[in-house]
Amino acid sequence: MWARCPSIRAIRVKLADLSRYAEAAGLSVRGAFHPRPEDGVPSRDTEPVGTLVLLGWAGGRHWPSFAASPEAVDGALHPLDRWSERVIGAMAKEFGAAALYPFGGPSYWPFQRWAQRGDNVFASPLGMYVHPVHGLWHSYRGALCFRQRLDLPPKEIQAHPCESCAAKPCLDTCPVGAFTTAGYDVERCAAHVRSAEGAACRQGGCLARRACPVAPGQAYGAEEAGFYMKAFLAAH
Ligand code: B12
Ligand code: SF4
Ligand code: SF4
Repeated sequence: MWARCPSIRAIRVKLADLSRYAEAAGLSVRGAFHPRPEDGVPSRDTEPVGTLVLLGWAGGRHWPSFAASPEAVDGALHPLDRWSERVIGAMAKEFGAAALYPFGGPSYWPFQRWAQRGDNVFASPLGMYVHPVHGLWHSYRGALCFRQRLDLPPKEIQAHPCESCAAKPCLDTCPVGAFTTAGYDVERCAAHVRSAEGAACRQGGCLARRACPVAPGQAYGAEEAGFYMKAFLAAH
């Protein structure tokens, strides 16, 4: 389950240093927290993890780092997951952390639950988590686990964006009604996206997601949206 544990060096890690390294590598620090037993963070070599730092993307600005990478063009399977393992694996080694990833299951580490602890995100009617600044346009690429309890700033309290969204256009935009209050009908979605009528979803990304009024300026470009849809269809 653990990515290979690097040797532990006695370094004093600061969140600001992690953030600088991450940005230069094409990632952002997407939150951090001191795990409690109920968070489901696995212990590291039998010792509890003192701090979990989430890494990911927000908006479309990180896409070019991946698009220019060897993984994006080598034609092998799971290019973004392999890019994440390489970049986050190197970061883990640099800072004496161990890495966990959101992919590679089943089973999966509960990244969305962790995001609720460390980031300002809220469950949306779509299942995806909505961020007050990035809307639905964000994702997690991995997490760094430190034995130490790093100094963390207090978590900002922000309002749940869906509570002030009376119209909830995300729930009635999907042409085949794949998102309902009962959940997400994956098969119905995939069948439509694959069909001739599904060209808009295939090329521009999920229409329900695009209908959300939060942070429209951060919506993914056509190349990034198309890449995710291709990966989604390959898995279904
Ligand atoms: C399995 C999975 C799927 C499955 C099933 C989703 C489902 N119905 O649960 C499929 C393949 C369908 C899927 C699709 C998508 N997924 Co997905 N998925 C996952 C994965 C790998 C595991 C989820 C899980 O079982 N976790 C284990 C449980 C125990 O963890 P948890 O945090 O407590 O569980 C939460 C989720 O299950 C969530 N949830 C419940 N229903 C749904 C429905 C949807 C659509 C989503 C996204 C989440 C969700 O609520 C739970 C409670 O917090 C996660 C990564 C991860 N490790 O979490 C990504 C993840 C949830 N997916 C993500 C995304 C963005 C998507 C897509 C929207 C787009 C994409 N991948 O490009 C698509 C939707 C398809 C579309 N047409 O647009 C993101 C969500 C980011 C965010 N903003 O919240 C995650 C976190 C991956 C990431 N790297 O960031 N996904
Ligand atoms: S459209 Fe409204 S309800 Fe749906 S995710 Fe966006 S803010 Fe939340
Ligand atoms: S991708 Fe298209 S079919 Fe699937 S849920 Fe989104 S709008 Fe509906």
